[in-house]
Amino acid sequence: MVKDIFTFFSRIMKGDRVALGQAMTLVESERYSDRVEAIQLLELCHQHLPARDKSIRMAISGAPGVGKSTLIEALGLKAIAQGHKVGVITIDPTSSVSHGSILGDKLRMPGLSVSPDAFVRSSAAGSVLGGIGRRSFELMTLLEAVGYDIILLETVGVGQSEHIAWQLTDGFVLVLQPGGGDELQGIKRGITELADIVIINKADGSLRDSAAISKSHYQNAIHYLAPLRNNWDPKILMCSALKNEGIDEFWDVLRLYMDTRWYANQKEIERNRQNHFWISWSIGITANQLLVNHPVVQQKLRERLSGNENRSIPIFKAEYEIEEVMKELIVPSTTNNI
Ligand SMILES: Nc1nc2c(ncn2[C@@H]2O[C@H](COP(=O)(O)OP(=O)(O)OP(=O)(O)O)[C@@H](O)[C@H]2O)c(=O)[nH]1
Ligand SMILES: [Mg+2]
Repeated sequence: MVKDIFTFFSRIMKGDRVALGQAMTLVESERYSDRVEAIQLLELCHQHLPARDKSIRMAISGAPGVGKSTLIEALGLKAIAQGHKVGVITIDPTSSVSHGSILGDKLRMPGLSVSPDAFVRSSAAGSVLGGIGRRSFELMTLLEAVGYDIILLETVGVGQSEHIAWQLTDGFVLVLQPGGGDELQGIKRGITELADIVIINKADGSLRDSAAISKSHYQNAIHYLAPLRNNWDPKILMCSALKNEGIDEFWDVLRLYMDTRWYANQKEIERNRQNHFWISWSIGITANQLLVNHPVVQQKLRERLSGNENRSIPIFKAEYEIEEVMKELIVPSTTNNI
């Protein structure tokens, strides 16, 4: 609970990192009283956004272990050296989704973790939905209000999360490692098509040659794809995040991307598109939580499943009955009209 939201907000705006961390916890909290305060806080942030409109939000996605965090560390430090402030939102590596390193992001991003010009936030497992944070969008707004202008959203490539990350950001970086086709990389069909920048990471040591082969493979593949964005053809780069090689080129491409994307009122259009996607996505999750977890629905579900071991009632009928229960909860006694 925050005593005075205005004092809290001004602490955050003055660069109080402890307060910023607390604000993020508040925003991610599911408690009703926290939610009310979080919305007040985000409203205040929103009022400060117009002055901060130079930011870019990039999704950094890829299969577990390809080197996303190491790459963010290298790119982030480069951006800071160029005078930017870098906000990173990532998924707690101990989460059940990423099965990531036990060492944690603080160790994966040692420079960014201690830099006064960076803020690294890991979403806890509980607030993670299939590789993306439930409140990542709000956290990006918070970071921008405070003045972070390069926002990097690390998402673990599992199922739908890349599509959601694509929708919530200004650009999509797909990180791959050398060798193997999409399936071997753990990349779902269609994900390569989303990429604005493809990074073949780990192009070092014995993997360097196969990185070059992977690069030309993806270069060819992407050649046949219709570009998803106006004025931008996807770029494919090779780098070694670990050895800090190819990071300057990555930065240059990112700068070019930013310059190309932010012409005229393109940013307005993009951010509106993100807002529209986000609100539908978010209310969908809420509706699911409220309705599916409703005690009456859960009770009916238990009844139907436990009373139906011999499958005397067809599963379709059971589903229909639960559907009717849900309709009745939303609009009592008008189920036949929906
Ligand atoms: N050889 C080599 N190893 C790398 C490179 N980048 C990252 N690694 C190693 O790959 C492993 C995973 O790196 P992370 O940066 O944690 O990968 P990640 O994609 O963020 O992993 P998750 O968050 O768990 O999905 C670590 O052991 C890194 O040291 C690279 O450029 N070259
Ligand atoms: Mg990581």
